[in-house]
Amino acid sequence: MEWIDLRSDTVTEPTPEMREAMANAELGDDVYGEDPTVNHLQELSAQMLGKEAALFVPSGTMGNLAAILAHCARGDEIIIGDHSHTYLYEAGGVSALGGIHTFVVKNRDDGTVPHDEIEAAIRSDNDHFPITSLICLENTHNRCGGSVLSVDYIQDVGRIAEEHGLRMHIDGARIFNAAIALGVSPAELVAPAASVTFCLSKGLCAPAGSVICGDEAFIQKVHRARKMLGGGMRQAGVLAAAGVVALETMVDRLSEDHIKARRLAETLAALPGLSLDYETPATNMIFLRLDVETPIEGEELVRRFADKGIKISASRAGQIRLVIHYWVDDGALAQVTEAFKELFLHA
Ligand code: TLP
Repeated sequence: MEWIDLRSDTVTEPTPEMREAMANAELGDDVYGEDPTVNHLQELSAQMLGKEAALFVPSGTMGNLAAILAHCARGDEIIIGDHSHTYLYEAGGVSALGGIHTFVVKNRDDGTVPHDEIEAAIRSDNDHFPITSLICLENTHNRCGGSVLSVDYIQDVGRIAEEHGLRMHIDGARIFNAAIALGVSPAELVAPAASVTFCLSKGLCAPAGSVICGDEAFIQKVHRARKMLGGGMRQAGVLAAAGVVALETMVDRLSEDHIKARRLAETLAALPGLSLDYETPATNMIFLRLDVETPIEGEELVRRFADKGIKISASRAGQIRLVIHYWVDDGALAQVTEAFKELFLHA
C-alpha cells in the first residue's frame, strides 16, 4: 500500500535530486574538517542564517543539546517554555548530560512567553540560586500549533537577554517555515540570537541532519560538544549533499505546504465532532481536537485511518496532529479529506 503519512514532516524521504547529489558527493573525513561537501553545507548555512559559522550535526536533538552545552556550565540555568521540544521531547538531555537546570515558563498558545515572565525568571546574584545563562525559544513552535514567533517578539527577548548579560538560543528546527510564513529572511529572524539550530530533515526533505549556527568562538565550543556526544561523523558529505540540495531547492516551496495545511484545516474544522485546537495553521501543522461527545477516541482513530492507508498521530487526550509536507500532493489531500468525511459525517 502507498501510505499517506501525516504523522510528521520528519517522515519525508529525499527527492531524486538529493539522491543523485548523495551518490556523487565529494567526500573526506569530517572529523579532520576535510569533507568538502560538509564544509560547503556549513558555509551555506551560516550565510543563510546570517551567522559567522555553522556546524553539521546528526539531529535536531543533538543540535539543541550541543548548543546548550556550549553556552552553559554545569549548574547554570536556562529559561525555557513548558511546551518546547527541548523541554518535552529531548529525553531531558540538558539536565541528564549537561547538569543544567531548567527554569520552566509557560508558553502561550502562540508559542511566546510574556516578556515580564521571562524577566521574572532571571535569577539575581545570590549563592542560593543557579546562574541564569540562556533563554531558549522555539520557532516555529511545534506544540503550539506550528505557530510563528515574530521578528519584533524575538528582538524584544533579545533585548532582555542583552540587558541581563544572557544569551539566546533558538530551536529553529523549522525556522525556514517561520521565515517563509512571515515573508522575512531567516537571517533577520534569528539576528538577536547567539545561536540557532535548524533541521534539514523535516519539511526540507533531507534524510538526516541539522545545523547549528553562531559566531566562530561558539561554534568551536560546539565542535567539542558534538565530539563528546558522539556526533563527529566521518564521510558525512553523503548526508550533507542532500542538505545542500535542501537549502537550494526546498525552502521557497514550503509556502505550498502552508497553503495546503490551511485549506485542509478549514475543511476538517467544518466537520461535526472536530474543531481546530489553535487558530488557522500559520505553517504546515494542523492540530485538531475531538469533541468530547465524539464516540471515537484517539487510538481507535489512528487504527481506522491506517485501514484507509493514512498515518496520523492522535493522543489519548483527543488531540490529532496532521503535518503537511512535500510528499503530500493534492490527490493525497483529497483522499485525506474523504477519509475524514467518511468517519465524521457518518460517526
Ligand atoms: N520533532 C518531532 C518529534 O520529536 C516530536 C516531530 O515529529 O515534530 N525541535 C523541534 C521543534 C522538533 O519538532 C524536533 C522534532 C526536534 C527539535 C528534534 O529533531 P530530531 O528529530 O532531528 O532530533
